[in-house]
Amino acid sequence: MVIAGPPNAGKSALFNALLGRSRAIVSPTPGTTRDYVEAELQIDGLEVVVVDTAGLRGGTDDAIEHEGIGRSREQIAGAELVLWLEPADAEPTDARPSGALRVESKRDLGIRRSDWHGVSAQSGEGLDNCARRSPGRCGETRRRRGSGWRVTAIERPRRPRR
Ligand SMILES: Nc1nc2c(ncn2[C@@H]2O[C@H](COP(=O)(O)OP(=O)(O)OP(=O)(O)O)[C@@H](O)[C@H]2O)c(=O)[nH]1
Ligand SMILES: [Mg+2]
Repeated sequence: MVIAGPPNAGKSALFNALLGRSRAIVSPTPGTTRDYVEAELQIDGLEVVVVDTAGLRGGTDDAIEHEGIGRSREQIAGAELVLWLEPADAEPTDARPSGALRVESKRDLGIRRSDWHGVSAQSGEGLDNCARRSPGRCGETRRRRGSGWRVTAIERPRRPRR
């Protein structure tokens, strides 16, 4: 499960909040995360690799950030599930990769994308539903009446043995 989005969206803060520990650096400086950071997370008994990535933006002239963004794109391309974060205090982008799940972060600051799954690393809102096991299904979302998007994780259907 890859956490992606523009710089400063709160990706690393969400990553830490899901893990319950301060694994990745969080700071108000856009472009803080360069190397992606991986950790294992138990989701309802299923082991899931969660990846925090460098924020995507065009036009950076910082060679290291540019390299980080290339690695983010590789992670996104190879992921079973991508959470695309945009924060409630910024205008919507059109950069969401196709198939990525819409997650609005920093919901403690307000609501801008009311049909997106809302989370706040600060208040804890939405974290419970952010990653849940859904047996037999692989990285899909289901619409649940009254509760917005539920992001379900992440189990490859088992291949039959020959
Ligand atoms: N109010 C509020 N602020 C948050 C929340 N999550 C993160 N922030 C703040 O937003 C800023 C950026 O957070 P990060 O988690 O570092 O953002 P990021 O998306 O990892 O940024 P890059 O690594 O630069 O791409 C920091 O100042 C955080 O304290 C949240 O849920 N609510
Ligand atoms: Mg970060």
